[in-house]
Amino acid sequence: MASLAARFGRGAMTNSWNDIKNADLVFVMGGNPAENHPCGFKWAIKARQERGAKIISVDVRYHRTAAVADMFVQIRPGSDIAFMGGLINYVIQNKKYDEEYIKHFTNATYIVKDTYNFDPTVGLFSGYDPEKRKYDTKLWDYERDEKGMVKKDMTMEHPRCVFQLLKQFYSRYTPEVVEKITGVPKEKFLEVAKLVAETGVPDKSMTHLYALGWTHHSWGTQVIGSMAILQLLLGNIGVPGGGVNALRGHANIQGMTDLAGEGRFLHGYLKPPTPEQQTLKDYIEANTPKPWDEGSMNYWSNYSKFIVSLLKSYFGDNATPENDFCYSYLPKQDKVISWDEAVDRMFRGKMEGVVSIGVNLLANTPNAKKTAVALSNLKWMVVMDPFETEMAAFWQHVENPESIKTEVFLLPSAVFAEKEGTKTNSARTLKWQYKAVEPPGEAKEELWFIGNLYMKLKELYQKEGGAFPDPILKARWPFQNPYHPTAEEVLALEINGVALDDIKDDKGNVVVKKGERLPGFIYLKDDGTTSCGMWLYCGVFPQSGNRAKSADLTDPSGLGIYPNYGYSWPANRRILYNRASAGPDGNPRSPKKKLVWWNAKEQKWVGYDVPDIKPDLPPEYGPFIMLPEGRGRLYSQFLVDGPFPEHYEPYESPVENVLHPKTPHNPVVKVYRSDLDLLGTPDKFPYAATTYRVTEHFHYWTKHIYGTSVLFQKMFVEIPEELAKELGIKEGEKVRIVTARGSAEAYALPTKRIKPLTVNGKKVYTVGIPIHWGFEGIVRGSLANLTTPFVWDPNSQTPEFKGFLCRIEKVKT
Ligand SMILES: Nc1nc2c(c(=O)[nH]1)N[C@H]1C(S)=C(S)[C@@H](COP(=O)(O)OP(=O)(O)OC[C@H]3O[C@@H](n4cnc5c(=O)[nH]c(N)nc54)[C@H](O)[C@@H]3O)O[C@H]1N2
Ligand SMILES: Nc1nc2c(c(=O)[nH]1)N[C@H]1C(S)=C(S)[C@@H](COP(=O)(O)OP(=O)(O)OC[C@H]3O[C@@H](n4cnc5c(=O)[nH]c(N)nc54)[C@H](O)[C@@H]3O)O[C@H]1N2
Ligand SMILES: [Mo]
Repeated sequence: MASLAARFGRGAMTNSWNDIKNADLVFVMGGNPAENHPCGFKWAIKARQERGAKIISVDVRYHRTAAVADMFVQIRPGSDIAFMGGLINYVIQNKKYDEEYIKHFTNATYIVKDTYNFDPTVGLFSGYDPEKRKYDTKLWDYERDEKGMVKKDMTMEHPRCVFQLLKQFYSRYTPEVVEKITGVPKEKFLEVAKLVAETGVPDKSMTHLYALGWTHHSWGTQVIGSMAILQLLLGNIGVPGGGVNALRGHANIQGMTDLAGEGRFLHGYLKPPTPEQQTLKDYIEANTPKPWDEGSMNYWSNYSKFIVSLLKSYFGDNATPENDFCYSYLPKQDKVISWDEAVDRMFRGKMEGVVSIGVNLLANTPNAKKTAVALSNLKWMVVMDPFETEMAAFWQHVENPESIKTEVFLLPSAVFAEKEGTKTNSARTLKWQYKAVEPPGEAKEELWFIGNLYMKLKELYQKEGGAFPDPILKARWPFQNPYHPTAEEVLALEINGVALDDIKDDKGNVVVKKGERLPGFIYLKDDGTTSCGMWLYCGVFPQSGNRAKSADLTDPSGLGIYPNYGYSWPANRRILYNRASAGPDGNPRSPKKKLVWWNAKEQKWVGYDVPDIKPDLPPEYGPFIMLPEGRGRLYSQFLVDGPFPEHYEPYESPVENVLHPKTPHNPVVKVYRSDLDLLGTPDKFPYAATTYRVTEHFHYWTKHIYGTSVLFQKMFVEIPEELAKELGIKEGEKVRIVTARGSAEAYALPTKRIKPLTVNGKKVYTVGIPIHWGFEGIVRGSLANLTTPFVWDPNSQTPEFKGFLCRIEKVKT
């Protein structure tokens, strides 16, 4: 998500599931949607059936997506940026980019300061501090005038304009270099490049679908950014059938990120305060950007309205202008406690307790041995889950369990069919889910546990006091039964929000009456007269009713917009940045891809979708309204590891980095001290390894259920046939996958689906490890994460699950 926010301004699927049917080319790289998103993948098949779209799958192995693709390309794990760099270079060298689009809608014309540079022989950008292993990203800023506006060259010929820097940067990624790094023969690469480049015209669009095959790398944010660059060059963002589409994982993972499920954000992607920001004014100033371009709508200029409405939602009547709306109650963080940081702190004995709701940390985190030690250093742990998971039962499976002092509380949670509420899908659409059955036995929905926990804490603070009782005692808790809030109450009263006074327009007319639910975030105020727990969801539950419950199947435009099916954030918009489907003059760029346009007579934006721009703002304004530039970023100064994506090898790699052997992997990769000794080299661990899912299981919990367990009972490992032969391993034999962290036992599955590749003259084998088994449930096997490295992407804090080293040993029986 970090990567799309850095390039486009918002971190979410740009288009929608249904919109995939409008594509001329479906490019799948970094995911296996036929197996992991089978319901959504039908739209790709529809695109082919209805409009003759082609489907390309680029993956490290052949699977069910590859089986239905028009073209399958096998690459080496962890070589994706080289492939993408090759595509960018091809599009630029062959002038297949959409010139009008990049001139007006991207930062191609912006001039970068001469303190930015990149040394291709060493593989480092300017500003690298080898001691701290950090870049000084300030050196990568644009040139600006006295008012802070960026200097531009509309001819795009200035040697330091973004377009020229981009062209020069990727000129190294020739088809020959792509072949050397990825193992994809040059001819095959060029076949793909040709198809991709054909979509660089307004009449055509390519959609890109990805998931973990791209995020699970030490440069995951950058590889997604490379696709953002390619799609901007081709003019494929903001148009039907285009976009960079993150096919998200769990049914409600989008909702989780939207609603502060990650330490990096408060609700609605607002920033957590830092220790320097002592007052609300400091905080708002630090987070409210000024525009960098005359044509920038700069939507984040509304920041103060979102945070004040959020504080009103947190603290109700207790939040007043006089007390800074209780801003002082918010914790100030000097460091974000991300997943990696949390586990490492537990490992070092720096964390007292953990509350886990629907997470199996022992199964899902790299280097399970480290996680087991981390959990055994806790004093207490609460696991809210329908099953006894590996995490809850970890202590039964370590040496000397009697020495472990961690007290574990297992709270039996209801599952999806046993409760109601919304889910937000990858396409940002909130949909209501109804309850089918009562939870069995003592199982309860989370809102019951949380309501009771809150009321008990409040009682204890009231009785006994404590270091800082105010945030608990003064929280707003507007529910009929405070011990058991309902999901609909939370959505209506907290998340959507209400008018606390009459809301008036510029002319003084009342547009929302006091006490009514808000119809949308444009009504939010920073004076304390509105309360809203998540600005992006404001409008889902207006006075007229719960729009997440709407299931109207009409689609007037035929584009798959379905405006009254659920509610899509922001403002029920289905395709983000859709203003870019019209040209700089506001007219549709192509009759075939017509979406929204400027009605000159009425002086406003109109169209099939909700226009992604203020309706009366003239066409001079750029489509990327969440960025201070108003333009999409081919060059982004906000990522910690460089403004352009560069090929680095995974931390553990079977080959040297042919571009710059001195800087083989991401120079700012996140690795903790205690893990440095646990990293393997190809002399001991010669094979490239990767991990993935099988469609028959959902992670670690379907093994508790008979019906799904029988489909895949045993942990297996996919080994190229040639390698199996070399090692004398037969199908069904038990083998050990050994890495520098530890080993996992599995049954060998020699396969034709993964071929050996020739990488820079060297034969490289890829071994594939599925992730589902563990020591709990009906079917059991090794945890795949006993093998994976504790190595993290420094932008998104995501582990490198998809590119490491292993060897294979036979298990003597
Ligand atoms: N049935 C089922 N569906 C699921 C899930 C499940 O457990 N079961 N999990 C859900 C969740 S939470 C998520 S996040 C999504 C994940 O969805 P996907 O990302 O599709 O999941 P994976 O199978 O982990 O990995 C996708 C593909 O990446 C490939 N791959 C591995 N390494 C590389 C590499 O270096 N480069 C490239 N290009 N490809 C590589 C793998 O071969 C695999 O085919 O699925 C969701 N859907
Ligand atoms: N090596 C490797 N590791 C990986 C991955 C990989 O590709 N390779 N993928 C990673 C990814 S993308 C993900 S998302 C994680 C998945 O890791 P997890 O999310 O931890 O795995 P799950 O088993 O899907 O879900 C965790 C628990 O949620 C419980 N649960 C289900 N429904 C409910 C509910 O309604 N309420 C509550 N309270 N609990 C519920 C389940 O019983 C389960 O025990 O794994 C990560 N780990
Ligand atoms: Mo996931």
